[in-house]
Amino acid sequence: VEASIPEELREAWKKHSATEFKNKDEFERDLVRHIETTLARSMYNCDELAAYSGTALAFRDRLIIEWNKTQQRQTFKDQKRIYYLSLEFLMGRTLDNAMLNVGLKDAARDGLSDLGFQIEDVINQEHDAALGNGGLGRLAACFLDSMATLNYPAWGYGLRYRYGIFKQEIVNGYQVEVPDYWLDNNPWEFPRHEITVDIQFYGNVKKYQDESGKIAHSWEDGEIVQAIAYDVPIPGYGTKTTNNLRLWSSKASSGEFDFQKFNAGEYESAVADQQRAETISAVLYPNDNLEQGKELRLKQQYFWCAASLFDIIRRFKKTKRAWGEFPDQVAIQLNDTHPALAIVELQRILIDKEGLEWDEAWTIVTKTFGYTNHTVLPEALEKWSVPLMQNLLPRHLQIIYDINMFFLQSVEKRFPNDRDILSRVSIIEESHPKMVRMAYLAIIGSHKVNGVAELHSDLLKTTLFKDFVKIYGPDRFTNVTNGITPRRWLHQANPRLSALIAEKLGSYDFLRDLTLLDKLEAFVDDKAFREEWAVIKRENKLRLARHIKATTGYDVNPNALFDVQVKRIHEYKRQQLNIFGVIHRYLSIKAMSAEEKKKVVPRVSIFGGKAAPGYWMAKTIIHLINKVADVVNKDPDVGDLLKVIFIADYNVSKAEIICPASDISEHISTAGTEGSGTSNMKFVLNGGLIIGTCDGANIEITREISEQNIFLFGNLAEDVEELRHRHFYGDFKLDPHLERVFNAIKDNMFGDKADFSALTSSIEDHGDYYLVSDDFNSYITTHEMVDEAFQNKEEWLAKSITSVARMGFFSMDRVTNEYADSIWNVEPLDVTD
Ligand code: GLS
Repeated sequence: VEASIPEELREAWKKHSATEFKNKDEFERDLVRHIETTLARSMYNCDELAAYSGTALAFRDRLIIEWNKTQQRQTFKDQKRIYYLSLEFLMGRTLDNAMLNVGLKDAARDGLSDLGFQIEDVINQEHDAALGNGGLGRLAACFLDSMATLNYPAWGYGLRYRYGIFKQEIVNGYQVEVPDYWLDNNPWEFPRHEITVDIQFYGNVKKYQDESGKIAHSWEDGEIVQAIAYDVPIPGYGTKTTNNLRLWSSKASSGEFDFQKFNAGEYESAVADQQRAETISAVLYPNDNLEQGKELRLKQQYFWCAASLFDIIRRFKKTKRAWGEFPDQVAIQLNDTHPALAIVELQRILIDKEGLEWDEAWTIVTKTFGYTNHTVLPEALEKWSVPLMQNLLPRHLQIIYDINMFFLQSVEKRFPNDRDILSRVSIIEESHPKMVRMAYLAIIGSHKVNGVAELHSDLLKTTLFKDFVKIYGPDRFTNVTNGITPRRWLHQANPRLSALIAEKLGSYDFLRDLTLLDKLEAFVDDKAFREEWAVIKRENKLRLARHIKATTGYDVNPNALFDVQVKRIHEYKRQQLNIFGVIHRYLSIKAMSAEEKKKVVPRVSIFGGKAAPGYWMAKTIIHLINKVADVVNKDPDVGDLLKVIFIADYNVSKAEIICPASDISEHISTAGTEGSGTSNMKFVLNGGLIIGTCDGANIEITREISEQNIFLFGNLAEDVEELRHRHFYGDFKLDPHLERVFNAIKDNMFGDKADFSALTSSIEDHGDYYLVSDDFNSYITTHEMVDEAFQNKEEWLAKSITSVARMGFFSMDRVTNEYADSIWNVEPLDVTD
């Protein structure tokens, strides 16, 4: 308040308030001004990168003006806000999205062209903001887009990693990781050096009696690291709302740089302290669906939770409300268990700092938090060792023990004759060392727990969290099936298809209400429309073919069936099933007569995805794909009938080229393992068909678009356990087609067989945990059906159009509204005035 301009002087201020460009001319004015002043360049010295930076700065001005107004509006209206806590925000590029969301891409295109630039080239200068691993991080980014578009007062909170997910290079067929330093030339963040929070680590806990004689605790000593806020504006589509993503960066606290050491000539040691602090936000852990229990990761989690909560509480306190109203003003969503410490931190602040009674505080805490689970894979479930936590966060560990004690007492009361249940649901696992089960903490500390697709949410209730359903009843558990933002994943990635749809439906309203797509079904039989649809797919395939040529050197035939699997490389996602299927196809073609070959439907099998650097088996799969590509692509017996492509460094901006270009894409995880999957939705929304297992959101996609329009195969989730059990007891026979594939590998057809023995023997000798052999026959016969269907162009087009028309359900806007209604109890803000 002290920093605000006195009332009587505000007219002068308002006269000069920053204004937004509204048309091409004004855009050019802002662009040239930024290039000449902010960038200190000139018309004699302006390359595409400078044109990008100037354009970004011109749009940034607009965003930040609306951002300021949005923050004022939200403060003034003082409604309940959503805080989305996520360690990952996989944003991708910003400029194109910003131009489309504010509705000025055409002005920018014309303006840039007046000054000698092509807008596509300018857009392509931007480096992806890749602060995430895969689906979980991208979901967070889609949330931000939808929450702004729907005018929810919402903040994202994350970490400002200096290094995002690594860049992937393929060298001699192997993945090589290269650091991704993305912060140079990033115009989209605003450092807020005035917004800092001191975060404590280590130290010890003192018990004392407060003035009223009550036993109280204080956390003392240890070390302090400073969190600095960086703000990223998030524009909604076709609305004034521009929300905030706040990312925290770590720094040694000002008192931390030890001048005594420095003066004593221990410069290096003084700098080392400084660097240790900065390490906290230095790098994103590159694991998807895997937790390794590293201390630095726990530090990241606490640093980010504590800074975010401090900020949220500071904002709440300004309203001068009573603590009991906190949950009416604040909804905090935990994106997986990574932020589960926020539960403990809020309880700590309320009891240790604000002097609330335990029960009163705990009621506030549980009403505030919601927890989203994204996976049932055991290796992804977070557990922290008790000694580690004792050392780093001693007071938090005490509070966790107290939370657990009160919880177990209540369980014991309810189930006095069930001793076992106590050890099963205890937050503390009685192992050596003892472990803190973060998912249990998250369930106990939240009022709602949700899974991300129907099957996934059902599995949570019937397996992983079964006991908690017994304890809390089924109402604490719910499902919200994931979605994607149609702004980025249709309008931005596939502008021509978006324009064609708009022409047919009479407007772009479907981008705000995706269910309007259902009106497309009326045109399925319209010949001319189908033809246009087909032309657009072909153009998109050509665009991808150019990318493939430029990055791999291979020519691919745009008339071939483009078969795509792009996602993180993981055994459960089964890229190995896909590449074995490709080898099977290759061997079959090699065995054909010239006559037989004429009947083959040409294919391009396209792969992309990163493997966690320490995940050996995933790296072996990448290696095999690249070796198969080397052999197949050069084999004159095969020619155009089969090409295998590995697209290196799959990321959001590449996904925008790839998704519109598929004929078919693969979502083939072992049933019951994929939480939801979201690229399945992106591909279908862009007119590609999919081949998939009955897993994750594939099931609901099938329900929406009908079984006629999807290629399903493989064992069902309910049969997986039984099959694994049988394998374990030796009841396993390698599928004969797969055996032929393995024999080819063992004949060194794709290089040294030893390179791949771990992969083949995990199936043949070690129980085939992911059921590759069990599903192989069903997989290859389904691919034969795909070939057959693809030959009937008209039928294929009808399937493609019908599917798109039925994808309305998968809009992130539907998802956001469901969370708002059933978890957050938050209303959108009225922005009409
Ligand atoms: C994930 C799941 O593996 C995906 O199936 C899901 O679509 C995504 C978003 O809910 O979350 N969980 C995870 O740890 N990484 C993911 O991508």
